[in-house]
Amino acid sequence: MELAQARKARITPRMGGRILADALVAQGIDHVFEVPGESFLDALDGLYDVRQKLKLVTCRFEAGAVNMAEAYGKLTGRPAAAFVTRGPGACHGAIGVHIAMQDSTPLLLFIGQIPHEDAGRDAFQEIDYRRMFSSVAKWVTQIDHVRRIPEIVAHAVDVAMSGRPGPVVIALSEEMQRDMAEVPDLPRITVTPAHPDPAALSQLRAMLSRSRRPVAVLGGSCWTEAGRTAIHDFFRGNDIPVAVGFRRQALYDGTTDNFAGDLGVGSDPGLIGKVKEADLILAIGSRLGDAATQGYTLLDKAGTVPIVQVHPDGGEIGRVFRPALGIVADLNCFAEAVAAMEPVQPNWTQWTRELRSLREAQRAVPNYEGVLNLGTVMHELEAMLAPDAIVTTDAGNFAGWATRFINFRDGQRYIGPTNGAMGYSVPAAVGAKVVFPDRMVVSLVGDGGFLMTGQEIATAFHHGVAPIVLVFNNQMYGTIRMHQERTYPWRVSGTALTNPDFSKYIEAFGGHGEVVSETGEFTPAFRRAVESGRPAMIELRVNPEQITTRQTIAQLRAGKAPPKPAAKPKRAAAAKHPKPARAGAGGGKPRG
Ligand SMILES: Cc1ncc(C[n+]2csc(CCOP(=O)(O)OP(=O)(O)O)c2C)c(N)n1
Ligand SMILES: [Mg+2]
Repeated sequence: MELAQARKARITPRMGGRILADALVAQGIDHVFEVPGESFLDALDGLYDVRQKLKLVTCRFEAGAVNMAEAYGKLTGRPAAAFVTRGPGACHGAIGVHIAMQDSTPLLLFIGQIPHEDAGRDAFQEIDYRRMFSSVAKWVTQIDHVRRIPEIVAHAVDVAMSGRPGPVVIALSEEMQRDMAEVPDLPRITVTPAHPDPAALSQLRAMLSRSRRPVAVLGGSCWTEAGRTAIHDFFRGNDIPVAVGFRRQALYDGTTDNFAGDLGVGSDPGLIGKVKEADLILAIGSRLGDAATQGYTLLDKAGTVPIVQVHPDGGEIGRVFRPALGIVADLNCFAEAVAAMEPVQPNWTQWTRELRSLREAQRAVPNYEGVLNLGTVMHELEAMLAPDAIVTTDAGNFAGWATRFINFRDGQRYIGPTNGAMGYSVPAAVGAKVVFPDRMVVSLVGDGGFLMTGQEIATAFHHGVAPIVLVFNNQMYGTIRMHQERTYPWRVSGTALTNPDFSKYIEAFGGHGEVVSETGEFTPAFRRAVESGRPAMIELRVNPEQITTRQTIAQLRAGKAPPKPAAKPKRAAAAKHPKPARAGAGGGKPRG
């Protein structure tokens, strides 16, 4: 009754911008990340009216704004909205849409559109967003009629969150934002999540009881705390070794004695070997994508090794690897159902311990050359991370230090772009800290990635939050240099960098800067950064020679002669390009 009255009361004439703001609130959106444009002045004005219910986070770059919204989606399982202007704003923001698509993250991106009457004239900043985003968004639409705002916003949220979550792009035609209409807000709906079929669960149990060497590959998005606990209970109860997918590290508590490590870029070759020996693969939430399957080489496509694949979207099941059993289910519901299942008497206890000991061997820190041992630094960081810390990462070889040496624990989160986008980590950390100001937030980023979007640290100052950024400075685009040395040894081309003084950079904003050149300096520097209470940056002066956690540049070059200095390439020889290397630490094809 009350609701009906409230709805009735709402039906007074409102301007499009206000209807949009109210529609966002009605659909449970509580954060908007934006860079303003004159193309959505009316929407901005509408947001002013709902500022008590919806936090508006003003950013410095559209890639930063959309990355922050994406990080919100990763951390909460619900979409945030990003608002960007037409043309250039949409182009800058596009990277976040691609991340959300490949990482299965719910996200809404609103773009101010040009006036209707100029459509199709190649008008100032005009883009047809349906064409532009058709292959990177889950759904692209445009609101042309003010009366349809509540319907389209409600549907956009449903689409972003249903099945395989993803990004929805909504262009807002300019005059529509100013039109008046009398339309009601629409309520949020509750859709019962897809529960797993009990018969499929019995089949899964039967397959498990026949197995001698099972391995779980855990991935996917929108896990709840309850879902994570339940899947943990299931794996522990059955003592199944668990490998996490690419950049899904914190889905499983690394300290448990059935955690076997991560499958992604630069993974442990020992783990990869073991997965190839498995007699049953339980892919829970994982799409068994490119990175996790080492360039689609890890598993057997013909299905001689049975795979059970559980995913909320049937269209993702068996996309490359054909499973013996596919289960369409909400991951959290699936987890609760299998946690309640009678455990199987494991036939594989020894096997699980073998996988675990491989992980432990990986975590032991070798005697790296040089005075800054990043393995030890990561162990020290692990010890100082708050129990509910959020760690964000970028793309780059530096990320291998965290995945190899840190065991994330329950309650902690580790998020990064599974699509390998540089420039994610700092905005993601700023966004995370705005949303969770009481949690410790640490950004891990390379010197290359930092100078892509590191200026978003200004947003942290603007909103009064203090993330801590660890910049791994090796003075190069190290990942590409690694591929270069494998494929074109000794020929360094386009991968070296010249950097600013990072601690002065953060100090110029009023933040706390530290430089760490030796292992022993890290812990006190990190503690000072935490205690400063200000946005902080710690520059780690990395030995550039140690190009991955497993290899040095000298090892990559070993046995390959340096090129003769002045020899001009002959025409015939120039045509013979070497093929890109496929193997290396972690195997797979080159991935940036
Ligand atoms: C937006 C974007 N541009 C380019 C690349 C290709 N790429 C992948 S890793 C990498 C180098 C990263 O350098 P840095 O951030 O310094 O980390 P490092 O590899 O040196 O540890 C590049 C250029 C990418 N993945 N994303
Ligand atoms: Mg670098």
